[in-house]
Amino acid sequence: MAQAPESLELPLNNITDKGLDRDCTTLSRHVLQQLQSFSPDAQDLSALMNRIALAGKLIARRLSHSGLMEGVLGFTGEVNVQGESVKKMDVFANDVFIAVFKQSGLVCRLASEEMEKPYYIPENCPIGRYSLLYDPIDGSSNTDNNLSLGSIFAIRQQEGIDHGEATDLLSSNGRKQIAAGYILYGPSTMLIYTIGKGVHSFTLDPSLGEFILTEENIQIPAHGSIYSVNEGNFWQWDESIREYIRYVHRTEGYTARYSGAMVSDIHRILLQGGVFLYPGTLPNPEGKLRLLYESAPLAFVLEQAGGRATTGMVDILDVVPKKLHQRTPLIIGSPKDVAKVESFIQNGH
Ligand code: AHM
Ligand code: MG
Repeated sequence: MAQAPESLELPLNNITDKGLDRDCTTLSRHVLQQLQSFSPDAQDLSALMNRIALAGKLIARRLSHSGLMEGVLGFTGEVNVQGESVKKMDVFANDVFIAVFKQSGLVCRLASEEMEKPYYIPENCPIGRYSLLYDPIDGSSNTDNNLSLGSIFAIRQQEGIDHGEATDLLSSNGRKQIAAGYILYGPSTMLIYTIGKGVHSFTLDPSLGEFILTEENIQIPAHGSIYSVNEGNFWQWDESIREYIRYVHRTEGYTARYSGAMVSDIHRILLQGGVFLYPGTLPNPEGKLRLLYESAPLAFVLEQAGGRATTGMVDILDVVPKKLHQRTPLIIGSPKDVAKVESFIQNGH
């Protein structure tokens, strides 16, 4: 094995400087550390995460100037495949993820909330083995008010030959995700990810332009005081959900938090414990949230942190979608709190 010449060895105090080592723990290095390998697969995953980080930086930069620039805020006048009014930031953030994966040789297909069909990057397809599923802007209604927003992502390996319909995405469940996470645009920009080896958070250091490790192996508390749900939908829920909310109201020790951006609500729950719910409603029995690029990635993260995510009947990661933009009810958070909601849904108490 080659040895460094003596003159190139760092002085001992630098090698043991934990602060410096931490400052150098960037996302791409962390992925390689987690995998304990420099194999082609490990290099790919590291490069994928690096590009997602670049997308996060580009979106964060635009958001931080949004009140100062023309043409950033407000609606485009279009309605997306979900029937929702599209904001200019939705379009920008959607395009950012496409742009960062061009010429990457990594991602052949991207599927997002903003596009009816998957987007193919032809130059990547001969060798690109991965698919990116993403919600470019989570919590769109917060965009024009300078409130927290998020991006959600998941990476899957492409399986079989795709004739343009991405059918392999519709024959597998969330356990096929090889990486998932979210970017939180709050007072600081954070990136939280898992590759199935725990959950780790990074904070963007704007002076370096790098995401630097903040916390490794985050564990969600088994129970927490927060319940996070849009109670404006109370009379549109099933009676079992109403009963759960009545239970919370009459039980000491619960407190409500709901920001309009689930990335930020679920991030709080990841750190402090509790439960986030978006149940089905009378007009939308499957709820609002999309399985492939909202619920499943967040379920992967929360499960890796010791939490749970369910539709109320089935674990989110076990649901096999029938269509790309399939919606699903979502109950996610601390294991004891998720179990409590589940018991109301399944047993009525
Ligand atoms: P979006 O991706 O279009 O912003 O929708 C997802 C968001 C979640 O972040 C949030 O929890 C929920 O929709 C809010 O919806 P509602 O206003 O119905 O409570
Ligand atoms: Mg969304």
